[in-house]
Amino acid sequence: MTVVATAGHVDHGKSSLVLALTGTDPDRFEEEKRRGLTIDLGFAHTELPSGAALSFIDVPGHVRFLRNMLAGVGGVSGCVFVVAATEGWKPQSEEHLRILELLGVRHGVIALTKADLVDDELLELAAMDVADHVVGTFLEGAPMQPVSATTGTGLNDLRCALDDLVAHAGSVEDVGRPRLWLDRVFAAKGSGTVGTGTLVGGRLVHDQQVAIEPGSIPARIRSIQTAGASVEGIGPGHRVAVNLASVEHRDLARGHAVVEPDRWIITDRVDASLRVLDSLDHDVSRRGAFVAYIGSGEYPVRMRVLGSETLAPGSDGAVRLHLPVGLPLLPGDRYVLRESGRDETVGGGEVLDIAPVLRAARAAPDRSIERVVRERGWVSVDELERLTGETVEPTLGSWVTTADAVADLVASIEQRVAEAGAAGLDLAAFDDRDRAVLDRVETVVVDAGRVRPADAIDPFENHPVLDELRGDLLRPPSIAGIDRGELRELVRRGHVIERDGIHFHADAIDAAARTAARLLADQPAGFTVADFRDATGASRKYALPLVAELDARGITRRRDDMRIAGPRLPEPA
Ligand SMILES: Nc1nc2c(ncn2[C@@H]2O[C@H](COP(=O)(O)OP(=O)(O)O)[C@@H](O)[C@H]2O)c(=O)[nH]1
Ligand SMILES: [Mg+2]
Repeated sequence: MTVVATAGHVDHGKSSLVLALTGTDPDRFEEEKRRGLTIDLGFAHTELPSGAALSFIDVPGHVRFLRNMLAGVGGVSGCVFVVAATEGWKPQSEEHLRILELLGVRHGVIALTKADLVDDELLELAAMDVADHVVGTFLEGAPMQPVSATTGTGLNDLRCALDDLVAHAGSVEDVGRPRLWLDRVFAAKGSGTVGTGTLVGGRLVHDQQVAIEPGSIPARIRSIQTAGASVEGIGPGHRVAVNLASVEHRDLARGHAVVEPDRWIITDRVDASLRVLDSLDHDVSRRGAFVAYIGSGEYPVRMRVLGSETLAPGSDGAVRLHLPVGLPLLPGDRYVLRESGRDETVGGGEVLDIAPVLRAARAAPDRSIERVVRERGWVSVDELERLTGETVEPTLGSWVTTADAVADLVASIEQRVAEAGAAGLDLAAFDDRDRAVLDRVETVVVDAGRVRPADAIDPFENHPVLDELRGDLLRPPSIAGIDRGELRELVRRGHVIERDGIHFHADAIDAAARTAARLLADQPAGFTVADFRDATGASRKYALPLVAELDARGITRRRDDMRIAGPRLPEPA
């Protein structure tokens, strides 16, 4: 399915054309029918000559209902741009075209409507008028088809032009991140809350758990419909109605988004590009009451121009927008900016940064992932995906980082370890990031759980008592003769382990841990001190303190008279 929106001045025949093409009157409301005026969005679908499915979002042309037009045109693949041959180009023709440009719509066909009411000469003039106005826009060179909704003239040719549009527009990209900006919410009799929208970014499936933003309201998709039929799942680029369980329709509104939980950064502050319309007759500064149209919603925003004070008509710049609520946004999302005081469209652009880290005075946003990483130094792969929508290979561990940030961290670790001296630092004091770079720090070594300067000569490393203790690891000889101060230092440096008055070589604990692992592999329910004694050949005098040491290190845990696996138990060899 391809979704297109109508666009064009009020009364130029948009709704009549949709009715003529689809057989469905898009003016849904009694008031619309009575006044002959589209107020809110209308929806209809049809099958084109090729068999392709096409959905229409019919928008109001009247300037008073521009917000409804804006709610409908996000996520569409193209437009049917309607100009009445009787009237030619009008103010809302212009404004709708600007808005479609700002929203990044790239495909369109032009329908010259009410062709039955004009002679050939007038028709030709109208065609030339329209062609002039679309120069330099995505509609330049677009097919232009005279039609009459009344007599049916040109409708078949228009259908063929729409087939070409569908072929050129291709399918909407599936990036595995579904987002359904709701443009309608209602309570359906007997089935509860229903929201509709144009699905972008990825698939939604029946029974899926979702979150509704803003508010992160949890809900479940009870059923999905597209083009009037129930489906199990639906990909991007379709008109979709979801029936949502466990949420009240009163809690939802146009502008809300249905997304997968925890996959998005919900942000109320973004940096964005801003193209100022050249039709504007004044500069744009932070002064003014601005309204931003993002997704299917409309939000009063505070705005600050980045890099300069003002932006002139026709210029491109960047702004920081402060939203009143948090939305699930990504770089590349389009928005339109209007000033409510003057009731005029100022311009629009795309979101560049959904979580700016630099102060506005220093921010220079763009779409590059490299900038996002550089400004943060370190970003986890998961966070970077939420920030940019892109999956990036980690540089180190689970981190994406820069050469500079790695160099800084290496230098800081070198300094910390150097300051600690020969005894070094406990590895436990190093966080995830530190550990990821440790093997790049050439001047330190990790040894027996300590991070020490590589060149530090440890005067205790070759202490003769260590040779004695190593002689029989699990039944160490008594070392009563040693100087107390030296022994204390050997213990402090981790070379000797003291437990219950017995001194062991540090390697004895590793040997004991391996024995425990082996025992537990054979008898997962646990082992007794006696089991351990038999396995090591050490008497109870040694077995007890060794097992106590294993308990203290979390290698084993005591349960009654048994030792069971602790969190730090090594794999059995
Ligand atoms: N004669 C003639 N009248 C048309 C045609 N298309 C629309 N109209 C009339 O123009 C008026 C406005 O049409 P509508 O579809 O509501 O315009 P919209 O505001 O652009 O949706 C209605 O009275 C229609 O009957 C057409 O092709 N030929
Ligand atoms: Mg209409």
